[in-house]
Amino acid sequence: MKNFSIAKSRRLRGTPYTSRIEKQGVTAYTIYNHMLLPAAFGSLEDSYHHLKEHVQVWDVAAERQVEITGKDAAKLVQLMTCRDLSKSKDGRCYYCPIIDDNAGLINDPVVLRFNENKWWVSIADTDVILFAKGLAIGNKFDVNIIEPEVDIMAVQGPKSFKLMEKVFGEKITNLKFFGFDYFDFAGAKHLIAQSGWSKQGGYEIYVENNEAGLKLYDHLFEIGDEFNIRAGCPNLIERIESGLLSQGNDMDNADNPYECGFDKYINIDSDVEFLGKEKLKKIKSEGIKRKLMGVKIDTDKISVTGSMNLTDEKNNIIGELRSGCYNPTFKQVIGIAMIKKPYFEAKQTFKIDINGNSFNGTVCDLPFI
Ligand code: THG
Repeated sequence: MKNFSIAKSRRLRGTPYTSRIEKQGVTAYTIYNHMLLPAAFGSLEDSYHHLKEHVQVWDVAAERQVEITGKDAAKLVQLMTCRDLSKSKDGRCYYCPIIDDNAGLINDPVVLRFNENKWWVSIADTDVILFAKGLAIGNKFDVNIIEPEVDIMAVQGPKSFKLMEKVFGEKITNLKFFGFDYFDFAGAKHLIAQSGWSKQGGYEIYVENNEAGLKLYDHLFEIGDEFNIRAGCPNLIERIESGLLSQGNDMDNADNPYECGFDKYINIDSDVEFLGKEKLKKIKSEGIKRKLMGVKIDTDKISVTGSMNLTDEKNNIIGELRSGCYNPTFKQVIGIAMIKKPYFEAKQTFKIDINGNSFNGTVCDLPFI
């Protein structure tokens, strides 16, 4: 496969860390929220093993914040998500599917609640700010909606806990999963959450002051040798085996949250008001007609650049592969597929055509690990 370079421009924004990661060996970018998001630092497999053993610092500034403040802020955030936020607490993060009136997924952000009147919606790759503004205008809500200058740096991997304790002191060890608070470094305050797009553990630092953020970035690498620190990025192999879904890849606006296995983030029985609630009730009573599942394929290579059909022995299409890659732990290709009823059962077998060759595969539950 031939590789092409990315033509940078003002429209395709870099991040405060771009110059750092380009010195540290970034080899591929993807585009996310109109920004550069590093996709590889050399071998994906090598980075996968490193992430599961040591600690990495990721430039995930492309996970943009939609800041919603004002008297009706809580109302607007609730209108956008099927997760009941009526009992949400200040200083906590919530993974929240955002859906439209037809219950189609718009985004799957992490929502940060500062207080009733201030929220950040930490978005995946769709323009949530436009959706939020449209709803606010249509509903005459008293809110202010902006994209603040916040550039997330993630510290991920099992050694992230010791590294961060060394920088921020014992106080940071009290931070719970999906909790956030402010921590001092070199005279600057940083909002830090225990979260991140890997299941290896770690933190996300929501940098609001570029200069202080870069100072912290450099400091992590100055003292990180003993933890075998490296620059990294969300890893395709790790996120697939962990079942972390990717908006636009694994699901899009034609999918509803039940089909994506988001059941525990859907509250149709409480009395909060949100878009798509009636539709969700209907889907729940009728039952879903397809579901995101794991798949294992008996091959050691795949490049998923679009949906790929999965067929049964009679050539019926049973679903489509949406993400996938070779996994060195499973020693085969594993992936995430939207599987049609009645085929969405573990152990269902299928065939897939990859570059003119047919391979066998099996459906399984998510997550893989
Ligand atoms: N961090 C922040 N913003 C983000 C992401 C992130 N925005 C874009 C994208 N990632 C959104 N997608 C996800 C997907 C999964 C999780 C977070 C963001 C996640 N899920 C946990 C899980 O599945 O185990 C916990 C969810 C829960 O139960 O609360 O962390 O990574 N800032």
